[in-house]
Amino acid sequence: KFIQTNQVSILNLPFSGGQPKKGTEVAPELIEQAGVQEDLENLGYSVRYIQNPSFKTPPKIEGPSKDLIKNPQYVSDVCRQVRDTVKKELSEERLVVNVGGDHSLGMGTIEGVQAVYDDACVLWIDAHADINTPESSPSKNLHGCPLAFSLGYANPVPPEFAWTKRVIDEKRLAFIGLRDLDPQERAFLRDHNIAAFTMHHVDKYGISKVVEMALEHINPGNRHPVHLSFDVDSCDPMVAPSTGTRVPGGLTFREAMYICEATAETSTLVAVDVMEVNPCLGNEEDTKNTVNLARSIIRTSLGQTLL
Ligand code: HAR
Ligand code: MN
Ligand code: MN
Ligand code: MN
Repeated sequence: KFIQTNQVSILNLPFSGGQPKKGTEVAPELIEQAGVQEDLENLGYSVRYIQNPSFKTPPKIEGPSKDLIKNPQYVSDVCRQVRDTVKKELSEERLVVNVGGDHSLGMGTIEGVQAVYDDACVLWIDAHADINTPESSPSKNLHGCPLAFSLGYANPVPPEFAWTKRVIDEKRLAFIGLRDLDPQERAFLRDHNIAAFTMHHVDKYGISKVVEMALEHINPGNRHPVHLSFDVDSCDPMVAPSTGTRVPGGLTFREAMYICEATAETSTLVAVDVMEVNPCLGNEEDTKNTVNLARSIIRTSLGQTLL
């Protein structure tokens, strides 16, 4: 264990500026209302909720940056605040749960974790690799770019993101759930030998073997802290319907839970992100199911078991 603690800080990050669909900014309060605090208290944790209402302020109309990426200043400002809050909470020897919000927030959560645990590894659960540079991004939406900043691939880095640094090494990063990659993203994964487990690998080896291989690759001997960054679109649209970029053929509910259970079993988790829930997409039942998935990801990665 890297922190012997029952203290958890939950950061509500109501933010949708990294992509064009309104709605991810209301996810944190719905996930909170679903009963996350009680779930964690039942597991023996003491919970500190941190609200960030100012993130909801819609961006002032910004001219596009040089690479035409959308909302660069707004995303940058929010992610920098996220970095600082994650860093502060972790330095007080607390576990951190980041509830998004869209996945551009990942550049902030990663920098915050790495500021305190410089050798932490990142397990990125997603249909997408989120490793586009502003230049390579086909959509120019920053939620497709956070890992490019954390790996230092954006060269030159747009001025708004000058504060980002290469804080993780490729050997400390693994993906599970991939099934929608852009050409330049494939090239990055291949050229840098990044452990990328697609849905093909989940079908071929089964989820338990895939998680074992991913963790063994980034964290041999469980000697490093783990940051789990969970994009709910890694799950099948039947499991996570209320999300902005649904891709068929995703993880089942149990496969998602297995990833959380296996990570929890290693006792190395220091931070978990739950991102891309968009309660404004789909019907009421869809929203309920997706919010409950997020709630389950949080309590399961923090140690809830079935028995
Ligand atoms: N790769 C695509 C892009 O860069 C889509 C990725 C963004 N979607 C997400 N991120 N939900 O995981 O635009
Ligand atoms: Mn993502
Ligand atoms: Mn580092
Ligand atoms: Mn995704």
